[in-house]
Amino acid sequence: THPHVKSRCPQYPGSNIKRFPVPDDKVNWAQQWPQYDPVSYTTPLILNKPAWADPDIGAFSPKFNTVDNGVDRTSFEGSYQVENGKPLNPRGRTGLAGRGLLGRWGPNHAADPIVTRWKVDAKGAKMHHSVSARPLLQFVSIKRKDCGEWAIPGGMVDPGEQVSLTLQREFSEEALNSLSASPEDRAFPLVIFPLQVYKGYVDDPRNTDNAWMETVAVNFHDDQGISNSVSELPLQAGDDAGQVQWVDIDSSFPLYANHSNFLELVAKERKAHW
Ligand code: RP5
Ligand code: MG
Ligand code: MG
Repeated sequence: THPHVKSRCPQYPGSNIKRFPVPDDKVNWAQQWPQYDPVSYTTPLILNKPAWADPDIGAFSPKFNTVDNGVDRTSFEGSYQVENGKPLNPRGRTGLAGRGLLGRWGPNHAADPIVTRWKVDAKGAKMHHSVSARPLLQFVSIKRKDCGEWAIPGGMVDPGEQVSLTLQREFSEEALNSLSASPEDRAFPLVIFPLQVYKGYVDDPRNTDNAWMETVAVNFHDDQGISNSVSELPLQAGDDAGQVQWVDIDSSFPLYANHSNFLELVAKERKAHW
């Protein structure tokens, strides 16, 4: 695995905080580095103790590497270390201690629904990329309000929530604006067979030495003939999404965190252009 990159972005998102610069060869915790002295930062919002966030370590000592009180504190990356009561990022140093914008100490579990269809011309024929000659896939992408970057419409798994529900709920909230719909119109069932393409660490710019994002990325592909419903979804941005649209899947399209890696897996799996 490559060393995380966005998790070392110089400026911590939504703040004036600068990370301690960590060169590639010092990312791994196993590398001795006595000079390493990252500032500790947790946003005021989190310190205000909203229901979805952990309290500060000290008065609070959760059971790490296990499901504790309904909160999944296990990591897809295996057992992570805990030092002085604080969990250590399994991918190494980030240049920032504390939790930053993240609510949980250790893994913060999310789910990413990758809803795809084939790109077709006016006659409904599959379109192919001029260079790769492979058929073009499109996916439903949202523009995040927090940073303005295009992303998969993913979100956090609530305590005790099935990931299959998180996938549907977050897609409905961010790409179909279900929160503004009447309750009976709220549940949109993704009836297409799901294909899990990734589970593990996310190289998210909010990550710190003690808190990080992990996800389950699942592809819901409308392969025509199975269903027409996905291609005609009434897309409308909602919640933390400012815009939503179908975007051609292509390696050159810049995306939030390492979401491109997940799309690459979908493209390979579907033998589509990448
Ligand atoms: C990323 O943050 C995940 O891959 C997921 O897309 C997203 C979840 O966080 P929020 O969208 O709830 O901020 O790391
Ligand atoms: Mg959301
Ligand atoms: Mg989200």
